[in-house]
Parts: sequence; C-alpha cells; structure tokens
Amino acid sequence: MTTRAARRARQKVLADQAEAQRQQSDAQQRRHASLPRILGFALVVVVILGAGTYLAASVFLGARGANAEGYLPVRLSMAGFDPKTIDAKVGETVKLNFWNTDNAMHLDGGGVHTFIMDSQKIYVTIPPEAQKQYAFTAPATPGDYDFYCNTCCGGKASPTMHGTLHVTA
Ligand SMILES: [Cu+2]
Repeated sequence: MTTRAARRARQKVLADQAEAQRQQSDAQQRRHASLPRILGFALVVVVILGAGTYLAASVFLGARGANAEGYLPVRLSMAGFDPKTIDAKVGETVKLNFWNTDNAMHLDGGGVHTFIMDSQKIYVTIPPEAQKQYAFTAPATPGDYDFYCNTCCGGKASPTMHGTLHVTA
C-alpha cells in the first residue's frame, strides 16, 4: 500500500515537472515568435520614415531644377539671395522659382523671406521651407533694379538681403 502510494506521489511530482517544463518552453516559443513581429514593425517604421525623407528631399532637389521648367531657381536664406543678380531682357517674362531653405524655428522673422521690388510693385512672401514660382514682366527700360527682403536681417536698410535685376535691351 505504502509503496503504491509513494509511486503515485512520485508520478504526480514527475507529471508536475513535465507540465512546468512544457509551460516554460511555450513561453520561450512565444518570446521567439515576437522577435519577427518586432522586426516587421521596425521595417514598417523605417520604410515610412524613408518615404517621408525622400519626399521632403525631392521637394528641395526638384526646386533646384527639373520640375520647374523654365524657372530660374532663386534660393532665399539668412545668407541672402542666391543668385544675387538676375539677368533679363526688356519686357521679357522673368520666371523665378523661389525656394526658402530656412525653417520656422528661426528667431529672425520666423524663417519667412520676401522678394520685394518697389519699382515694379512686386511683393512675394515665401514661407519657411517652401518653394514658390513667380513670373513677372521685366521693365521696358534697361537698367539695374533693386530687390530686397524685409522680413529678416534688419530689413531693407540692411545690405544682407538685396539683389539686382539686371535688365538689358
Ligand atoms: Cu530674408
């Protein structure tokens, strides 16, 4: 009797151990299974960030040329206009593709730049990190026409953000 009881008790202990082992390996398997899920999630994050970066970059790269056909890229930043001199023939349509490379965190004017030509009554505002295409008719009289920005660097009085429209016959 006692031996049978003892055997039964030992079987119970063995069964409990087996059960504990089974549960442990299940937990391990679950841990392993979640690794591919984490990797999958990381991949999705990388793809989304990559696509966003690509789109943001292409906006600026595009501003430099190809997708602004016939427009002269004019960069605006705290360093001034680039180029500073724009050549045109009298009465010609001047097509400019402004691109502002400053961001809204700028303390000086919040990253906004302007293209102002008092003589031609032109006032264009270019928001931070944006591009804007603008066309106007060059003056009928040859000469050098001043343009400037008044949202940064001390405004019109400062020489930093001035440029010249050089008009020839
Ligand atoms: Cu400016």
